[in-house]
Amino acid sequence: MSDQPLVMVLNGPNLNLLGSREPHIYGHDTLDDIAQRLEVQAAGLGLEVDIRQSNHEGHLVDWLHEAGARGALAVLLNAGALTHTSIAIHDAIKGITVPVIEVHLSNPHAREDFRHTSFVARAAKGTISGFGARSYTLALDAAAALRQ
Ligand code: CA2
Repeated sequence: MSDQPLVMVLNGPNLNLLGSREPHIYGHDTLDDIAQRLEVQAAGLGLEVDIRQSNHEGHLVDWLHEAGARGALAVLLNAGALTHTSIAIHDAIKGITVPVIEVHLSNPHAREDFRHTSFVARAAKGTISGFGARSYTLALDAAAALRQ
């Protein structure tokens, strides 16, 4: 248990496959590579990060509630394809006071039409997308700036 501000980094369906396929869209980094980078960055910023991935919508809903209960400074959320479909995740974000920063590796607006709707964006503090793995490190900097 640390007394540093907590940032939860939540990743949704199929992001466990990062680095294995479609590198032209998502890059070559695995989720573990991204997690290691965030751990180092967080240490430098004086933050604690708790990084998770699930292929199940309900886990993401539960973890958003947990972020609220733990009084997290922020959540970085890449909900994967659930971004475009999940009202449950939208409602969970609305149900907590913790700011949620939407993160995407790719720029969904430059891709298929079905990726142009984000139920996460409607509830999020802001969105960082299109910078590959760097979207996560940019988002962690944005989370750190939320400290007062
Ligand atoms: O760009 C992003 O970060 C996305 O959230 C990634 C999701 C996609 O459905 C969103 O529209 C945008 C997909 C994550 C799946 O990643 C894979 C990685 C390698 C192989 C297959 C899937």
